[in-house]
Amino acid sequence: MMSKVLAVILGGGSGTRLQPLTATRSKPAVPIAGKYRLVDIPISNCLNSGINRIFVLTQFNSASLNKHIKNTYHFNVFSTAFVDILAAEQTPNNQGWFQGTADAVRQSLHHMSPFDFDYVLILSGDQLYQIDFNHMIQDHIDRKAEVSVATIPVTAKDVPGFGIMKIDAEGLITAFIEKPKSDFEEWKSEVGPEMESQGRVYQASMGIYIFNRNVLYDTLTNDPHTDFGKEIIPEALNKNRVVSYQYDGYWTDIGTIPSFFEANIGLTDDIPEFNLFDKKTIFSRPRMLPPSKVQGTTLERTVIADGCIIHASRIERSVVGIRTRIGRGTTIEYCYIMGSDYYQSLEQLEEAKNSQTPIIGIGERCYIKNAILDKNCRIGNDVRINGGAHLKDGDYGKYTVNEGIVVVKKNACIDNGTVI
Ligand code: ADQ
Ligand code: ADP
Repeated sequence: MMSKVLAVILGGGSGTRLQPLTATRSKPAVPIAGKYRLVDIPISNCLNSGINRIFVLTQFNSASLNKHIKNTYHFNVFSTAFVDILAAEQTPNNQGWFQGTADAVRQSLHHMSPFDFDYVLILSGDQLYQIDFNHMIQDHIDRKAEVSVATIPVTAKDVPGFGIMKIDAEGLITAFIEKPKSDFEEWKSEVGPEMESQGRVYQASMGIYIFNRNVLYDTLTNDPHTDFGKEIIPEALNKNRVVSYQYDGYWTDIGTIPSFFEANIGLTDDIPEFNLFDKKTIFSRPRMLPPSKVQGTTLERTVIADGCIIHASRIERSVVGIRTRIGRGTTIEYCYIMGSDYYQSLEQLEEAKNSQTPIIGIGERCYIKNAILDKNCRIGNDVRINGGAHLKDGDYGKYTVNEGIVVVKKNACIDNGTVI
């Protein structure tokens, strides 16, 4: 069955809501969980479901994404599997960039045409979840659907961020509205006592779609609209059999700094909702890094990636990414540290010490709380970063504050003794 499926991952979006993490890289290339990139999540879900022909559509800052995909997803020479990036391109018929999600797929149709497939699975590049797409495809076939939309109940607070739908007794979607901003009471659904008790009474689209091949081609060649949520899905309700695929597992959109932060810190829960420690592999680039070395540190609910050298006093509720160095006497709480791209040599470290300039990583006697440190940051000695609601949102040059979360920019150098 999966040999009939082609997957398309919508890889961005300018990623403005994830700034400054997307200043130099596209959204799917943003590092997550200390050693992965966002795009590894949908790709791994596909590979674990037996779908191994995957296109990633992107148009912004695609260099680091290209590098990651090229270095990660190698298949046997006898295999038909691939993960290919399709970047927006000018052609004789099209001078513009992708104008939206549907337009991105439309402009990529000619790259998909030569392949043998009956179904197209369309995924977002910025969501955290583990799903077996076999069930969704089987459901799509069993219910003779032309379009399937994965659906999850959400609370009223979440409604303005999602496509919201009404579903009939047969599971057909009868109405769909993209991100309603007010007066959405009438969009409430019957969801059963468990969801009701959590206030999750609105049926939301997860932005995961299955289209029959002919339906996708007909729709995108005849309908000039550019966005799935705003136009294509609502309009399909009048023409096609559009069904809801009800999903009840863990799924979260990580398109904003607060949700991205929470998703990373959530990995340190006793039993995380997104389980990295599962039979199903999350694939990423094999880097051959050494094991991490920790000395004199109290670790409380902390996830540490490969290649770190840690002397901190205490690290709590944090994710520490690849190649991170942390100096003596430092305390870290509720932080996502992405790590660094390379090690400094012993000579460089000695030189930095003599000139009292910060090395890549975190110095001695620091206190850092509620922060995301992008790659290759240099945090000096005696630095205090105390994120929280008392800080005003904004861009402060080397760092930003977003809902109290301090985000130190990639390659930034925070001088000795700085207080944020
Ligand atoms: P959003 O995620 O807000 O809502 P959108 O911004 O269109 O919708 O992004 C969907 C995905 O496509 C993201 O991964 C984004 O990066 C990517 N994308 C956006 N523009 C793109 C472009 N021009 N080229 C390539 N990729 C692009 C959607 C649905 C809602 C649904 C939520 C669930 O529209 O109905 O509820 O997903 O998160
Ligand atoms: P990752 O492990 O996160 O995929 P890489 O090891 O590919 O990262 O490195 C990411 C970036 O860092 C690349 O642009 C690479 O060229 C750069 N880089 C690697 N080593 C060094 C170095 N010694 N000095 C400066 N930049 C480096």
